Amino acid sequence: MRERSAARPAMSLRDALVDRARQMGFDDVRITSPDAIPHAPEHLAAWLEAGYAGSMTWMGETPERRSDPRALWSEVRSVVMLGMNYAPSSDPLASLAMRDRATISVYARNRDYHDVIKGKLKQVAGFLASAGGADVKVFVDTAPVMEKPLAEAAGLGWQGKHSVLVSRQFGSWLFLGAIFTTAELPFDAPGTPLCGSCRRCLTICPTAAFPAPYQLDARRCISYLTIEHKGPIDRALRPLMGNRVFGCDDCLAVCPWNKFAEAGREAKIVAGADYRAPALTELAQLDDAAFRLRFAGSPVKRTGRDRFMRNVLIAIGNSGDPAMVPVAGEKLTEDNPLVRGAAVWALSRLLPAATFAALAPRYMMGEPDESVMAEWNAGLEEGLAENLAESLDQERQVPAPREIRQSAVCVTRPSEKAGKRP
Ligand code: B12
Ligand code: SF4
Ligand code: SF4
Repeated sequence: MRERSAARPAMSLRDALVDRARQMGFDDVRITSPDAIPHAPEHLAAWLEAGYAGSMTWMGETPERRSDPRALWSEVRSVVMLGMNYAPSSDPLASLAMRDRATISVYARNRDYHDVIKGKLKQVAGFLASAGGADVKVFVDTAPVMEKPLAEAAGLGWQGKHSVLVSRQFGSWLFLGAIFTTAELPFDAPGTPLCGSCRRCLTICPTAAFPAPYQLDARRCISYLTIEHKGPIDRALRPLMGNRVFGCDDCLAVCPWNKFAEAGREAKIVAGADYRAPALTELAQLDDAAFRLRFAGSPVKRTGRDRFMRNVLIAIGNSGDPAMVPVAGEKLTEDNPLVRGAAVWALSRLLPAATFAALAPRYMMGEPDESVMAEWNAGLEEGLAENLAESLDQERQVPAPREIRQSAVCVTRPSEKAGKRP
């Protein structure tokens, strides 16, 4: 079925479609056959089998439909894949070094792309339906469709080792959308993989979420942890998250192919200034109503205020800034145990161990939730372990009596120097 390009029976319809899509703000449009991703079923099955989907159980609900457009819609004859450039105009990772600020991933720094792209896709598809007398269905992460392999098959680019589609022209920064149609359109040539020996995206990942090139264990990915994962985040991963409170761009941002990318032109999805590096203290003040107002229309709203607050508190815990203690302390009496638990963790990182231990009984006494109790207990244990390690260190560092007499240096405990718990 992939051989439809030679005759090009509907060339003019194709060109008109491409024109229309470009007018609507799409930066690239290519067409592929519905049978163009024969390896997708086995790759998806292996990914699910390995447990890499974590709690995204919906990924495994209809795998045969997800990995084969014909199983989703038996009448589909062509798959039109569209890309919209959202490349940032400045370094997307710059805010990672600002410990009192939050980093929100580039894709979420404006209106929700699902809304923006779906509206535009519907208009392009409407044109195709009327000009070509065809049936159409549009998807932008709104149905079980594997958009990345389809985009590669259509020639928009190739799946990089981080699994995201990379374009020669736009680097890692393309949103994808799809139009399935009964129209018999000419197909484009598939994308050629151009990663070569590069491994930058794999090595930069802060949580080591790639067990192998092209395979992402979502359970370790900060994007999954901050957006999809509903409960408390694995304690071992929290310190690695830094100040990323919604999504993550590290693997995308380091790709050398980004050097060809020009800043996105669709005003509704290019990064807005007030999303760039908001102060953690500002975000921590948001109650439910203020959160909904602040992030109205943005993907951030999707997590809901409490899950977002969990992420903000983790960033606060990672800030190393004792001035944030009162901000985290206020959250100890929140209604949602998810927020209370994250506040306990943040305090366990910011307070000296003795102060944390003194605070604990007051809150543990009336704590009805097991997961929050577990946070207190883990914080106390870690404090004890740190104390023990430090006293051993100090024993090792204590100089012999003769040396003390000679130098008369006052030994400062390492934790006091760092402003961290003793
Ligand atoms: C589930 C999901 C997630 C999950 C899991 C991501 C993942 N890699 O699967 C989480 C929440 C982690 C996530 C994160 C992000 N996502 Co997301 N996500 C999706 C979604 C809904 C499905 C992806 C999917 O099918 N995964 C299942 C796996 C099995 O498929 P795959 O990733 O294509 O895997 C392929 C490879 O593993 C390959 N393979 C396997 N073994 C081998 C071996 C070899 C040798 C080779 C060559 C290949 C190979 O075969 C698989 C099939 O092709 C799509 C939308 C959609 N409906 O397609 C958006 C989508 C992929 N996400 C998108 C974005 C923007 C992101 C983030 C950048 C957001 C952010 N900044 O935080 C991150 C990127 C993280 C990353 N490195 O992937 C965009 C990507 C656009 C693009 N240019 O590719 C999409 C397409 C949404 C859209 N419409 O624009 N996402
Ligand atoms: S988005 Fe971040 S955490 Fe997820 S795989 Fe990429 S670098 Fe790793
Ligand atoms: S960073 Fe390197 S390995 Fe990763 S997608 Fe880009 S070119 Fe490929």
